[in-house]
Parts: sequence; structure tokens; C-alpha cells
Amino acid sequence: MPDEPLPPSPPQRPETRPDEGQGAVVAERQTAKTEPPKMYQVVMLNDDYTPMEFVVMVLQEYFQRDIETATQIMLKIHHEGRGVCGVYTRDVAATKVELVLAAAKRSGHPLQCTMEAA
Ligand code: TYC
Repeated sequence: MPDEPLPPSPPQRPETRPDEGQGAVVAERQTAKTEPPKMYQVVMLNDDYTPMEFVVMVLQEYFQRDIETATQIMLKIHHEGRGVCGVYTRDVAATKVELVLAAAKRSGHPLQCTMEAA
């Protein structure tokens, strides 16, 4: 019995390399362009009433300063009118200002602090 003829073969795609006009999406490598965040100084102001010990405690508690550094910063503020407690991103600086003002208010001291672009 003679062989039956083969069924017609399905149409063949032309031989192609992947990703060439076949609908594949290839992410292009981007050069890194992330800017570093803006930084803000938390600045403490001198006044005539807040006890030195309270300022030193605040610098230790909220700015992670050891007692020697905290005392130096406090004395600088006392003598020069203002001093930098630390430099942080915007939200961290704003939170520290709030915490310091709240602590001062709770304790009945007029201590002021603010933030400014570094
Ligand atoms: N001048 C205050 C005093 O003599 C001490 C002080 C230091 C107050 C720093 C505020 O940010 C300050 N008791």
C-alpha cells in the first residue's frame, strides 16, 4: 500500500531573533538620577529662663548627643544666641522641632527651636 500523502504543514514563521519586531518590550537601562534629599538644620535659640540642665537633657534625649557634646552645644547657644542641634531630612527635622517644643511647653520653659535649610 502506497504511503498516504502527508497533510499540509502549518505556515512557518520566518526565522527571527527574539525581541526584534515581535512585540517584546525591553526596558532600557536608565542612568541613575535620584537626587539626595534636602537637609535641614534644627536650630535652638537662647533665652534667659530655660535651665541649662534642661537644654542638655533635650540634646541628649532628642538629638542623641552624649553629655559632653550636649553641654558644648548648650554653652554655644548660651553664648552665641543660637546653635545647631543636628542636620536631618525635612520630616525628621520637623518632628524633632515638634518634640522639643512639646517637651519645653510641658515643663513650662520658653525654649524655642526651629528648622532651616542646611
Ligand atoms: N541662657 C539659659 C540660662 O542661662 C540657658 C540656655 C541655653 C537656654 C540654651 C536656652 O537654648 C538655650 N539658663
